[in-house]
Amino acid sequence: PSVFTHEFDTPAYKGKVSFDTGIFLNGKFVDGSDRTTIDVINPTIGKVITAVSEATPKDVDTAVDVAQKAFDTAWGLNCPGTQRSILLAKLARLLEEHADELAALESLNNGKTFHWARNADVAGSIDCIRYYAGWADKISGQVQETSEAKLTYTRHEPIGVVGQIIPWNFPLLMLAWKLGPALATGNTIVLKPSEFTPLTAIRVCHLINEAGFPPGVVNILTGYGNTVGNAISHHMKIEKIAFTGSTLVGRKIMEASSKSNLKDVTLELGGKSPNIIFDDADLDQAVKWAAFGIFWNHGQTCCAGSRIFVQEGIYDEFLKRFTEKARSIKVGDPFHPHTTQGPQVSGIQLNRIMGYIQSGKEAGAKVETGGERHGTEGYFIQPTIFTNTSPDMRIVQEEIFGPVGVVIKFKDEDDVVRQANDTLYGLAAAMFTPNLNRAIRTAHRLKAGTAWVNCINQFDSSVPFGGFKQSGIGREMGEYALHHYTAVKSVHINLGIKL
Ligand code: TXE
Repeated sequence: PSVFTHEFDTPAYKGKVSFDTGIFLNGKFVDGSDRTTIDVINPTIGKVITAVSEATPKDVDTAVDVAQKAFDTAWGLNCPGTQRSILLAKLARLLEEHADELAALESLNNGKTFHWARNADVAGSIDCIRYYAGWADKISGQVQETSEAKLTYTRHEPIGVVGQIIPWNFPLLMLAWKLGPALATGNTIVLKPSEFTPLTAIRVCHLINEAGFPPGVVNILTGYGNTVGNAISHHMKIEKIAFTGSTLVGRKIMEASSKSNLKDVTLELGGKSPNIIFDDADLDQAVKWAAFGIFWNHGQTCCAGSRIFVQEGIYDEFLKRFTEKARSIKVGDPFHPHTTQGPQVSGIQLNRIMGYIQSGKEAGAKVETGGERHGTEGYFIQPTIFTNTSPDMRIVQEEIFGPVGVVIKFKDEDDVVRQANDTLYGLAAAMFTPNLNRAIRTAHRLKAGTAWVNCINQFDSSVPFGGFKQSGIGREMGEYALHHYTAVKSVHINLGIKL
């Protein structure tokens, strides 16, 4: 496999990175079995950065074998939680030591601004791994008081080899969300990053070695979804799969599970999250948060507040200020300190989003601002706001996953709850009002896995995240995520029952 070398000479970061690429198998970087490669693109200029090894289904088999061996010898029940905790804490420290470099790599490969890559993606990843380091020696079952003739208890055993498939919108952060709970509970891992954004995952493999994880505990296979992802989801020796990505592929993962070995499935899928601005909201704050809700990470956020519901009394004023705010967003080079929005991740996403914008225009919605591609080089899109929509429009119902929001007027609480819940998704919801009775009432009535009050896009390693309805199954982060990575075994010991 090749060595990736890159000299960053940007206002945000200067420095040279150089590391082996390849498929990370049993602690080593190797070529895929077909020796083919995948081009990695810089979305800011639309040009190839490097090529990385392409894994194959055969490599998945090898990875599962080495992961099983590691589970049976050096990890799983053979490695005390205290030791797993020490290794995870070391990994967190190494991520911290390499924080700027990782942020630069993320910016280069994904197009997100260096500022956010450093302060959200990398910072969140460090925090997540450190949080799960804290859990690793606190995994325990219960003793059930059944009868004096019996001792009955449960064990929370690691599952074994788990499969994990992650997307390109938060490449490093999604890696951390997956690795943290799986490693804390003693599982070994076969993980596939997105074919669009493999660089930070590969770099982290070096840090995993440096931290001292036994070979085979983490295996990372850069490859495509329909080959490697498909092989992981159908694998007969993988007993659990965790997936983050599109609802379309989420369905395929469930189907693969049902057609193979009924592996346990957790899914974190798309969304069309409502953001509700009540007429008593602090308008200045609501405008800023609403812009953060939809435009942060260029709209490539599963919980983006993409349907902005505004109460009729403040609708005109909100729209005026919100449009001004959108126009003030600086679109450009993600390494430039003034840039607040970089490119979309890929040409495919650019075209998909432009297709949605086109569909909105054709359906008769009004473009308040934006609505066009920004420039001709790279995959930039103008921050876009639509009004005059109707509930059946695709831009109101479907996840656009770009910097495109719809602003919709509402009358009262009942009206907005009905409209907000009129979606197949249920990932998150936000609302703005100083009236906490109203906020709590509304938060409880919305069908969503997360409800934000007077804020949006907030995460914490200790707080579970996941979807209602077609936004997914299971929860990531917090103590809740641990349950998806352990199998509960009940043990009954006879202390005196005679037959
Ligand atoms: O996602 P995919 P895409 C949504 C968002 C976006 C749309 C399409 O709306 O516009 O999905 O993005 C792997 N078996 N989200 O097509 O394909 C793939 O290689 C197993 C929301 O890029 O779902 C990648 O690693 N795996 C989302 C991962 O699935 C397969 C984040 C996600 O890519 C596979 C991303 C298969 N058959 C997109 N096919 C979120 N929830 O945050 C692909 N993959």
